[in-house]
Amino acid sequence: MKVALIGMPGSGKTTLFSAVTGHEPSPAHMGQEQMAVVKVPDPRLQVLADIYKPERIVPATLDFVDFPGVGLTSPQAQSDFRRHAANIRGCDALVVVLRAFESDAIPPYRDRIDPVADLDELRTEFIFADLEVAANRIERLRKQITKPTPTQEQDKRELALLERCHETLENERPLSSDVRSEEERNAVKSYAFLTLKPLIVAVNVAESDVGKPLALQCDDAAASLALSAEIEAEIAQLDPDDRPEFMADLGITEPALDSLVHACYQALGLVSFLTVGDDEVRAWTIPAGTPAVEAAGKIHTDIARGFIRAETVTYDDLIAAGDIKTAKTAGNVRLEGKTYVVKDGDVINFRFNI
Ligand SMILES: Nc1nc2c(ncn2[C@@H]2O[C@H](COP(=O)(O)OP(=O)(O)O)[C@@H](O)[C@H]2O)c(=O)[nH]1
Ligand SMILES: [Mg+2]
Repeated sequence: MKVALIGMPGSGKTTLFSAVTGHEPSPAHMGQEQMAVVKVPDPRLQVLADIYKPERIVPATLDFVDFPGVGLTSPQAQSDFRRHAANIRGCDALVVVLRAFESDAIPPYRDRIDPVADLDELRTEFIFADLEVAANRIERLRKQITKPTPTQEQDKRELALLERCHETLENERPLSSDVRSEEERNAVKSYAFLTLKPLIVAVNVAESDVGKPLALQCDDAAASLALSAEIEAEIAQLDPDDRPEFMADLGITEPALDSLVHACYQALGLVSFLTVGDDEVRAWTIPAGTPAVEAAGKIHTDIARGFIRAETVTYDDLIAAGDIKTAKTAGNVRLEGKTYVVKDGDVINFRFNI
C-alpha cells in the first residue's frame, strides 16, 4: 500500500519523509518523487520476540512517497501539479502536510502561514482534478451508450453514477462524502479519484506547540494530527534508548511518526495478524474483514490451497499464558475454518496439507 506525502512547497514533507523512512534528504531528488519503505510500529512484535527469540523480526510495512510541493501560484507550477497528480492517483492514501511553523529563514507559501487556507486550496485542486477526469469519461460514455454494445446497460449505470459524482464535485464536495457503498466504490475504482482516497492531515507545528490540541478541523479527513517535522527528525536520529528521555522533556509519550503511520494503516482499513516461531516473529498486513483462507494465502499460496485449520489465539491470551501450549490448556487456542474473519492481533498457526 502506498501513502503519498503532499502539500505546499516548504511545508515539511521531505523533513517528515526522512524522519519516517530514515532516508537522508538528497539534493539529487529535489523536485522529484522519492519512495521508501516504512515499518509499521508494533510493540507486540518485540514482546513476542522476547518469548520466541527468533532469528528475525519482520514488521508490517507501508510505502511512503514524498512528492514535490504542490505550488499553484504559476502556470508552470500548475502543470507540474497535473503531472504529479497522475502518480498521486497511484497511491492509496494521502497525507497532507500543512505548514503551521514560523521561520524567518523559509518564506511561506503565498506569504501566509495559514494551514486552513492551504488545506482548502489543496482540496479545491483535488476536486478540480477529479472533475476533469469525471467530465472526460462522461463525454465518452454519452457517445458510447448510443450504440448497441454488449456493455450498454453497465455503461448506462456507470454514466449515471459519474454524473452524480460530477454534481458532487461541482458543489465543491469531495467524492468521499457521496460515494460510500462498496459497490459504487468498485464501479469508479479505475478512475482513482483523489477525493475518494483516505485523507490524513498532518499539521507541522512549531516546537513550542507540540502536544497542544489541534485547532484545525477537517470533516473529510480520516485523521488529523499535529507534529513537528523537525522534532520528529531529531527523535529519529537519536539512539532508541535515548528517545524516551528526549520525548519526556518535550511532554510527548509517543513519536508523532508512530501515530502518523498508525493513522495511515487504519485509514487504509488494514490490520495485522501475527505469526511466531524460532525463525521469525512477523506481522502480516491484510484488509480488515479478510477470511482465514485468504490470510493464509498472504504467507504462501500453498497454505491457502491446502488449508485445514487456522490455529488462532489472541495476542493478549498468548501473552497472559506465556506460550501456546499453556494457552491451549487454558482453552484459548481456537481451531478456525476458512471463513473465519481474521482479527488484528490474532496469532495464527495455519495447518495445511499439500
Ligand atoms: N522551524 C521549522 N522548520 C522546519 C520544520 N519542518 C521543516 N522545516 C524546514 O523547512 C524547510 C522546508 O522543509 P522541507 O521538508 O524540505 O519541505 P517540503 O518542501 O515540504 O519537502 C527546510 O529548511 C526544513 O528544515 C519545522 O517543523 N520547524
Ligand atoms: Mg520536499
